[in-house]
Amino acid sequence: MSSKSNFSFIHASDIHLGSNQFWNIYRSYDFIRVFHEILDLGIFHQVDFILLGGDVFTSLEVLPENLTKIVEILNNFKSASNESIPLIAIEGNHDIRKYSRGTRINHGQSWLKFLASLGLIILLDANIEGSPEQMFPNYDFTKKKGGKIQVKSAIIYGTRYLGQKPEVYLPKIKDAIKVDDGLFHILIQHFGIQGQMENVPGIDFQKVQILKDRVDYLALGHFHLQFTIDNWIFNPGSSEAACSIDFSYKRGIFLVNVLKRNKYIKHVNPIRLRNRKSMWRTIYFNTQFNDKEKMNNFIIQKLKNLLKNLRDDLEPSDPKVPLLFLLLKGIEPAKSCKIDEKYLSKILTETLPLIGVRIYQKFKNPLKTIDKFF
Ligand SMILES: [Mn+2]
Repeated sequence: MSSKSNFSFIHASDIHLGSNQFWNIYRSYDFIRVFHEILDLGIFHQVDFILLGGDVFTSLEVLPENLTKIVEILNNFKSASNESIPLIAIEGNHDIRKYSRGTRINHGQSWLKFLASLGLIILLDANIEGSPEQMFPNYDFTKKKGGKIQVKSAIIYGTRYLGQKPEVYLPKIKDAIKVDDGLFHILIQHFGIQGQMENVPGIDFQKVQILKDRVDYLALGHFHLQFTIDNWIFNPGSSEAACSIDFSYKRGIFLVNVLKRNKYIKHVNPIRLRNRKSMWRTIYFNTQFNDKEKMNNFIIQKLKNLLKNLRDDLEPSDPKVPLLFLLLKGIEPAKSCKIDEKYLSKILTETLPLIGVRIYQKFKNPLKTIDKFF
C-alpha cells in the first residue's frame, strides 16, 4: 500500500474570526484562539490538509489587531508544518458580509481573498456560470485562484456561498465533477440541510442526493449545529459559539482518515474544541426593590454564593473562566430602580471570576398583572 493513496484531513467550519461578541475583549480573542487550536491539531495529527467550510470571518469589519494576530498565527503554522498542510477554504455568507449595515455587498471582497493573496490559504471558487468544463479550473498558485485542487489522492472542489437557492446550481456542479478518475472526491459547500435545525431553512436532502455518485465527502458549513448524514454529508458546526444559542449545541471539527483498499474507506472522528465555558444562573426578586444600591448588593451577594466554587486563580484568557448568562426573575424593581445592565455587568465581572455577564430580565410586573385583571 503506497502512502500516497492514504491520507487524512481536518474539516472545520464557521470559525467567525473577528467576532467582537458582546463587545467583550476576551470573547473576541476566543475565536482566534480556537482557530489556532485547529491548526495545532492539524500539526499534531499530521494531516495532509485542512478544510474550512466558510464563515471563516464573521464580517468584513475586522480590527487591525485581530487581523495581525490571525496573519501571525497563519505564518507560524506555515513554518511549523513545513508548508506541508494546505488550508483550503471557501467563502461563506459572513465572509462577504458588511456587519454595520447587516446587508451583503457584492463587491467580491473578503479577508479570505487577502489571505490567499499572501499565500496563507487556498481559496476555492468556481466559475459557476461557465460550462461544466470551465467551472472548476485547477488552482493556480501564481494567480491564487481556482476551483479545485488535488492533494495526494484527494481532489477538493469548492465554490463560494451560492445564495439562498444553491440547489439550482447542484446539477451543474454534478456535471462538472469528473467521474472515474480514481480519486477521492470532496466538495466544500456553505449551506444547510432542511430538517437538521429547527426553524432554520436549508436545502431539501433529496435535491442534494444528485451529487451522491460524484462526491465521496460533502464538506459543509453554515449550520452551527454539528450533523452528519449517511456517512456522506458532514457539518462540523461552529468552532466557537458564534451566537448565544450556539453555547448549547454539539459543535467541533472532524478528523478524517481515508484509506484506499479496492475502494476508499473513511473514518470520521468528531473532536471537541477547548471552548469558552458558559453558565446560566437565575436570581429571583421576592420583594420590589426601590433602592439601586440595595438591589445591586443583593445580586452580588446571591451570585457570590451561587458561584462560590468557581476558581479565582485563572487568567481571563483561559477558556475555563466562564461567561455568565444571568436571568433575573420575580418582582420587577420600581421605576426609579431600573437595572443598568451595562453597569451591573461591569461590577459583577470585576467582583467575580468571570469574563463577562449577559443579563436577561424576565420580571413579572404585579401592577400590570392587576391592570389586565380589571
Ligand atoms: Mn456561520
